[in-house]
Amino acid sequence: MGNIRVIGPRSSGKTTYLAALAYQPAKASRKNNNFQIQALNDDTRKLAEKAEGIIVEAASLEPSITQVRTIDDLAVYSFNIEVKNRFSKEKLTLAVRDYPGEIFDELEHGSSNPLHQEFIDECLTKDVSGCLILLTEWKQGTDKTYSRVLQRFTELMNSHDRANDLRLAVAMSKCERGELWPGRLDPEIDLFDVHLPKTKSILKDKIPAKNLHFYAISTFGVLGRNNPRPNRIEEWGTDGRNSVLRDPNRWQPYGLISPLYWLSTGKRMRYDA
Ligand SMILES: Nc1nc2c(ncn2[C@@H]2O[C@H](COP(=O)(O)OP(=O)(O)O)[C@@H](O)[C@H]2O)c(=O)[nH]1
Ligand SMILES: [Mg+2]
Repeated sequence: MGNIRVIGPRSSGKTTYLAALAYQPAKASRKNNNFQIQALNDDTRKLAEKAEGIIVEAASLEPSITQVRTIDDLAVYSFNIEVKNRFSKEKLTLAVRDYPGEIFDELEHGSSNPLHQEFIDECLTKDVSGCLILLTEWKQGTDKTYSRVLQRFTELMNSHDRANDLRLAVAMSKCERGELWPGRLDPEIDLFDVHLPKTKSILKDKIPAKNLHFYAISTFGVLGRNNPRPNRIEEWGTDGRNSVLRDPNRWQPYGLISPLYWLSTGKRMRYDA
């Protein structure tokens, strides 16, 4: 029931996204009553404890690839998510593994790292219902790189006999960025056609339409419904640019749940949840 993998290049926001999910219970009393999230295991509870640091202070939780020898060294975060609307209540159980982005980047050329093979096998076994793929850049050359990586991924889906029954939710992350925010409402047309056309057409070509959906996600969100200024501050640290939440009291992430809901049920829900 709803094993989901989250993959994407380095710094696409995977860990922050999972931290935000883990942190939701602490915030549950506020605003969003449409869904409730419950952490199910120790890894997830630990992540929840560190989440505030990750989101507000850019604390790092990144396992460096050298410390990770086998897939079992990577935490599995598991959640119960209850999604409510006026007529129904649905429960999803998610088990999500947070992979280091290097693995995604190496897909293009393959790699001698044994983790690589384990990763592929684990993403493509029958008990995985779908993958959330976070993409984040569109500077020159990125579309080409992403499209090659995903082309390779679809070939691997084929060879693992998953070409027709693995859902892919392909999301542009950090979509509170000014150029992206207006495109969040129709991400397939306004984000992927515009910024990552090649990537999109390769996926359209290889994946059955019912198993492919495009999303926009922002873990940080914007300052308010009528205030599209990003709720984030950019900081330059020793390891490049980092972003942190600007006003925790107005934290309203965008699109965290709807891709998960679709990945595990095949049904669509409101985009912005
Ligand atoms: N602007 C923006 N930055 C984000 C968002 N989510 C994560 N980040 C930043 O992106 C950087 C990489 O995030 P991280 O979660 O470590 O990426 P990972 O390598 O995919 O796990 C960090 O500086 C985060 O603060 C978001 O929704 N918006
Ligand atoms: Mg990470």
